[in-house]
Amino acid sequence: MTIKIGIACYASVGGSGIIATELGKMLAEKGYEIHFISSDMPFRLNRVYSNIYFHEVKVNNYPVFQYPPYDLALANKMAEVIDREELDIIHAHYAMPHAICAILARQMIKQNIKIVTTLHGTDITVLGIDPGFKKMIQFGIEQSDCVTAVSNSLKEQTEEMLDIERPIDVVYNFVNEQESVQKRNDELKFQYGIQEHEKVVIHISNFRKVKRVPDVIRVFKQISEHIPSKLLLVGDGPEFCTVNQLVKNLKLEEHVLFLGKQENIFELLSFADLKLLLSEKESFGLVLLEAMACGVPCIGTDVGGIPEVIAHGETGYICPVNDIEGVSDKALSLLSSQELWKRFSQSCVERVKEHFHSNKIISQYENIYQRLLEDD
Ligand code: GMT
Repeated sequence: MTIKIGIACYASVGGSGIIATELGKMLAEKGYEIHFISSDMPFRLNRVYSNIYFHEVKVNNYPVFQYPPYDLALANKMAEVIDREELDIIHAHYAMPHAICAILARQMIKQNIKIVTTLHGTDITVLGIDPGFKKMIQFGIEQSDCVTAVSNSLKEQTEEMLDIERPIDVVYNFVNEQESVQKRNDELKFQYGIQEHEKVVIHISNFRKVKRVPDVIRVFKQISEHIPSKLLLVGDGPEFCTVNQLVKNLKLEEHVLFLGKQENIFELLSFADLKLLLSEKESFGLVLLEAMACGVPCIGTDVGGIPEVIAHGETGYICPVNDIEGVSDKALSLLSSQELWKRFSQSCVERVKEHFHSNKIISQYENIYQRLLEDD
């Protein structure tokens, strides 16, 4: 019998939505029936699958509402889809509001649907400690039938910050190998006006304060003083103007390319030489995995799940937050030795295959689904 899974996620660009979408696509390829429930079509759902359905959550903006009640509309849509499509499982990505809405939907339809909640990071490390949300997030975690976290660090933080005693399974993030690119695309590099001998440093994020993008600029300043190089900044967000100003102040305009939001980051990674992620909070760092899958070594900070992704001294380096000198030294040594870079690049691809291969991660989720359905 076909297992039917509803996936609730954020549809916009962001790691949690990407993982939810790629998971849905891969499960569909394995014969599951997948129902995405979201405000918009998930952005990486880039082709038609006969067994993937999309249910759009629409909010009635009745004038009496001070704020549009998205969460209630989502819970209602979930209940409607569970009932009509006879779903077996709802997999909520991000505790708030997806897990809480799933619990509410289950109560509405009085059906024994199983709820799996995957914690992605900021739902715990930012919202989970906000007194305005804490009790609700604890409730969502306690009432789910299974809870997973994307790193050991996030599991430990959840247990400590939210006093959670129930078991939490760690299931790492993964990349869709069919989409990652290991062949260098120097043609695209030249189209961006970057010369063959120039090294390409890349940063991809949503430009929120936690990402510390100004640190990336300061590190790049030091790199560019010693090695001909360009910095690609991919993404957009609240810190964009501050970063733009810093680039001007440091007279780096000629060397920094602001690319804004991009859908196919694998193509950009295919000609990058180094990925920097210098965040002060990061439960996993999916962009690191995406870079590593393309053979791009990474330097990250020693926070959250980053040290679980980058193998220090093998696939890149781990440095303390705000250690501009340390990151710059490591970057310079990596970019100036072709032999060292090649070794790291090769190790990146191998590490992704060994620890984060989609086959391995998808079967971990499948085992969870089986376990819950057998509990009935
Ligand atoms: O990094 C963000 O701000 C976006 C956020 C999201 O919800 O998509 O990312 C979180 O989930 C990703 C997928 O599991 C993780 O790779 C990111 O590390 C995590 N972000 C933070 O913990 C800050």
